[in-house]
Amino acid sequence: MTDHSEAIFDAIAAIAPDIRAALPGRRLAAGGENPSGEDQLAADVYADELLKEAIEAIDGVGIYVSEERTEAIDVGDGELSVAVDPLDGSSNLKSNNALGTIVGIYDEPLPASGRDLVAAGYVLYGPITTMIVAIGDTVTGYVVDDGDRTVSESDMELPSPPTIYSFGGRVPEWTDGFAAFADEIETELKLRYGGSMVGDVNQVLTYGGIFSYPALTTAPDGKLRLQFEANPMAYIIEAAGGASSDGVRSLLDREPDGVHDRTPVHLGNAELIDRLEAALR
Ligand code: AHM
Ligand code: MG
Repeated sequence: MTDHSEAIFDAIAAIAPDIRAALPGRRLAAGGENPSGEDQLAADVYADELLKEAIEAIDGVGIYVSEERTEAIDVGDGELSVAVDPLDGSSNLKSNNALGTIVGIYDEPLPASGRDLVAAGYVLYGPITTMIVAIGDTVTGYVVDDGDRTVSESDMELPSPPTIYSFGGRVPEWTDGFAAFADEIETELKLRYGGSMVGDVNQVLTYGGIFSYPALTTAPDGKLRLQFEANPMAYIIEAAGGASSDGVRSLLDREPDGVHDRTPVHLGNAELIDRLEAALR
């Protein structure tokens, strides 16, 4: 299982430069024509095509699904299901802020519980391309260069004491409980919000703190998707010694109904997640 997971992350590192190289030309003309007059796929749809081709070529994979597809598809006869957010934070392309690719590897058909994850990882297209991979309890950081990944940090742990917070959603749409928690946190930590989950969670992993995209009064299940975004990031943060929550329980214990389910998301140092859950009770 670990070998298959490593092969999947090798394949993702190998195509990360292609995904990155496709961004400039798709920045302003998403869905339009390229200079040769050919129809151009939006950056996130193009990234999905590249990832599907790379992942279906790997032994051990049976199912592929992404945020860009309505349904999971059979891509082989392996036991693993790979769920991908091909280009997370794609609205950041316009303003040239961080973007990422998120990957969850489950050993059950989808939709699956976060407890069925065997590995998870993400690529961050920042000033440099980096990759974080969690397999079991081990979290490893890489720099991706020319399609190869080189270890930059082993056995990553969330730093303590935490220093930053990153809360999404319009403040007037926060629930009273979350707004009260935010009032406390604002006096203790520094705000750093970039509008891409990968970039924002990577800041939490780097500095310690908390990322939330909470339940909103207008969207009780929040914005982020359980299979592609919440579960993989929760798996990584928990493996790094942190905690995750949907407001009540670990995200990994949230029962899925459908592949595109949304969920409130809270990720960070365990003491902050404990306090958040207490504030929402
Ligand atoms: P996307 O998958 O359509 O890009 O949406 C998910 C993104 C996350 O990366 C980020 O945390 C959130 O949406 C930001 O939303 P907002 O623009 O409301 O701050
Ligand atoms: Mg996303």
